[in-house]
Amino acid sequence: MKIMGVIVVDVQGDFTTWKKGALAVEGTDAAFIEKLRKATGALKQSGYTVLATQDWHPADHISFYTNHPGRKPFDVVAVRDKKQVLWPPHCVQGTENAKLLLDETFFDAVVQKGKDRNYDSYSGFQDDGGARTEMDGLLKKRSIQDLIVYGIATDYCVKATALDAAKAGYKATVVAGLSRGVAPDTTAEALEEMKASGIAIREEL
Ligand code: VGL
Ligand code: ZN
Repeated sequence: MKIMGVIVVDVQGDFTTWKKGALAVEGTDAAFIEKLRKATGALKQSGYTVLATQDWHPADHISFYTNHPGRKPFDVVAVRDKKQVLWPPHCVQGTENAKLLLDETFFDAVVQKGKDRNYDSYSGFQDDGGARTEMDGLLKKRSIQDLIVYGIATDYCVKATALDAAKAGYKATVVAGLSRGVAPDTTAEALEEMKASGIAIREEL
């Protein structure tokens, strides 16, 4: 039997309308978070290893528009030849809205990412500079081969985490109904790109 794991991506106040987050993603009201809580609790109960990612930036992080004089939120600039969306400051280390919104007892481990001011990190596996997180080691240690991935945002961190999982050889399934995207067009594109990379997309668990 395959050993299954779950990665719950960036379910943090700053990404939710519920908590009036700095980078609130549409459709992330209290009812959506409750749905995630029920789903994640059920997976944990049935024996899955459940990991979380947590966006965890220093206040001077390169992805914040406030650290690029003259720029506005959602401007796109080149950073080391790569497109970087400039976000409102969000998930600043130690702030209330950087906290995970689901019960911490669900999680076997929490992987923090985006801690280096110089690199963004949509993926839970590695940052844009190629620095790896502990994610792959945590999964390997538990002999996990199959992964269920969901959370926020479908078109950024869920996508990047699922693509890296597939690249690393895990059999990944993204649950679209347990995920929300920043924008409809990029979310639709993200689902197509993930499918094209061999990731299964499911509406519900
Ligand atoms: C995310 C934008 C910036 C995400 C994180 O969790 O998808 N998006 N930082
Ligand atoms: Zn971020």
